[in-house]
Amino acid sequence: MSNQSRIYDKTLHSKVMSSEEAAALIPLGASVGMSGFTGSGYPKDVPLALAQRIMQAHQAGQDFKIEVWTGASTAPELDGALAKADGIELRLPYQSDPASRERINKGQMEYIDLHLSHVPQFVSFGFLGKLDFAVVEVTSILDDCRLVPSTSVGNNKTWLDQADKVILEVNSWQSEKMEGMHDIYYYTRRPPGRQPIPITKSDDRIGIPYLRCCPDKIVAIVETNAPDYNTPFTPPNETSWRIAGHILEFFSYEIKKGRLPENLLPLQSGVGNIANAVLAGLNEGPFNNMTAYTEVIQDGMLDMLRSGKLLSASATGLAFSPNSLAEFNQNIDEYRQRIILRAQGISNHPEVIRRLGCLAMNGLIEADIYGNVNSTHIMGTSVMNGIGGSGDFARNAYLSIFMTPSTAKNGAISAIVPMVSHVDHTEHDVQVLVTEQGLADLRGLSPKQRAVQIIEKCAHPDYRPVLREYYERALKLSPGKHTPHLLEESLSWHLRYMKTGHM
Ligand code: 0RQ
Repeated sequence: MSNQSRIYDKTLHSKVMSSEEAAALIPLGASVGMSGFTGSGYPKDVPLALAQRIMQAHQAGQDFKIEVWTGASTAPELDGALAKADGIELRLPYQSDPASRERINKGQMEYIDLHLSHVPQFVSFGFLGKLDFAVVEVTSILDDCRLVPSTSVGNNKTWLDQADKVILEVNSWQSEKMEGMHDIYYYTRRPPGRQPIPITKSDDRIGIPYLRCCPDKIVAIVETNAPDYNTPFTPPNETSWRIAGHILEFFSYEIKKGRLPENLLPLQSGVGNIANAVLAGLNEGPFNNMTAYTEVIQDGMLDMLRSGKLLSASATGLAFSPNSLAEFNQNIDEYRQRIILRAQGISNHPEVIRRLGCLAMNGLIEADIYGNVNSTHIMGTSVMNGIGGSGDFARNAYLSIFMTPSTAKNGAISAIVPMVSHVDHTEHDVQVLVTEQGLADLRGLSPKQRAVQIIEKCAHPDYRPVLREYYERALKLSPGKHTPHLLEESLSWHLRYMKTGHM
């Protein structure tokens, strides 16, 4: 054990061992619930040791794969290492690792993409089978086996409750001052015994600041000192500033119309550079005293907390660049009062999102002229990342906004297409669509009215005439006139791109 051990519960000292010894406890075929959410709070050493062991088994001609369940995406030391070792039979839910993505798209790894709020309840309902192991990073272990979570909570409560055996990584790189930032709610019951989740304001605390775990289940504790996967964001460019500008103008209009309060409603902001840029826009915009009920707190939101534009933020994980992380740690005493980290079953809970009236802002890969959104697939068959929490928020938000540059790959791809090649969010869950070209307010419009708005406001001028032409021909020739389509042509843009490299 290290001199500065963070294991304050002395009854657990006998369980400390090396990551190799801990990894050796995980058998072939095990389902393993790992901590981790967008590059934070994932176990750093046991997955690497496990990947090593799997590679050795493969070299000796033995088959060795496991199921990996997480909160969301993790990092090269977890997803990357296990995928490269060909050690993952099945992965769920959201991932964004290049090595995993490649294996999934080559058909070498099974991937189940789930709404993030579904994961904990599917596991406790028994829908996904038995969970054999939990491997969870914590900041420290206090008396009575109270676990101080680290930079994400994700599904950790569920893994610790449901797994037969538990391995803990105690990471002394994480600030001990994280203690008190988390809010873990222990009263979710299975139907028919469910009770309302008593969150009525985004910063309500309804649980306890610790994770609980039955000490008898803990089979290993590994002490680590390793950083989260903190990667820099691309600074906002002209396109993302323009997208942000349209959204700010729209919010101002909604306030004027009396449909939004002056300080808006709790913000949810998705992953990626565009989402981060919109937050940068909001930080410079006219709105004050904002709040956030979201999934991940990234740089843009930390900047808003620092500037005072944002009063508080509730999420399930932190995703900071190295600079923002340093600032966060420097002022952590203040941030602890204003940031709440919850389990993802609560941060993404449909009931709470609907009650609070979140303003959901998520990225997309492509949208069609009727407003169906594809957030996950490239050309219909290859997965990019996953749906993450976008569906939890889009369906239940006060306003569901989707945003994207109007083209991808230097203009070779139009983000607005006749028909999406995969649907994650149906037209019913998309109220506002925004590109750098403009904003289409789709509320109260029929499919044909939506098509006109989307083509005229959102499509790139290079693609607008061909979209108009498609829509007008569809209007004439489509047998049904409610959602007119030319079925033999509706996916021809994707086929053309795959043949020629241009839509
Ligand atoms: O590829 O990196 O190779 O250049 O997709 O695109 O424009 O940088 O956008 O970083 O905002 O991500 C939907 C993926 C957008 C993200 C998605 C290519 C493009 C680029 C990324 P390169 P951008 P962003 C709650 C919210 C689902 C989960 C979610 C996402 C890359 O927002 O994963 O919303 N969302 N969670 O070139 C081919 C197209 C393309 C395309 C873009 N039409 N065809 N390639 N790209 N459009 C939070 C969580 O759940 C954790």
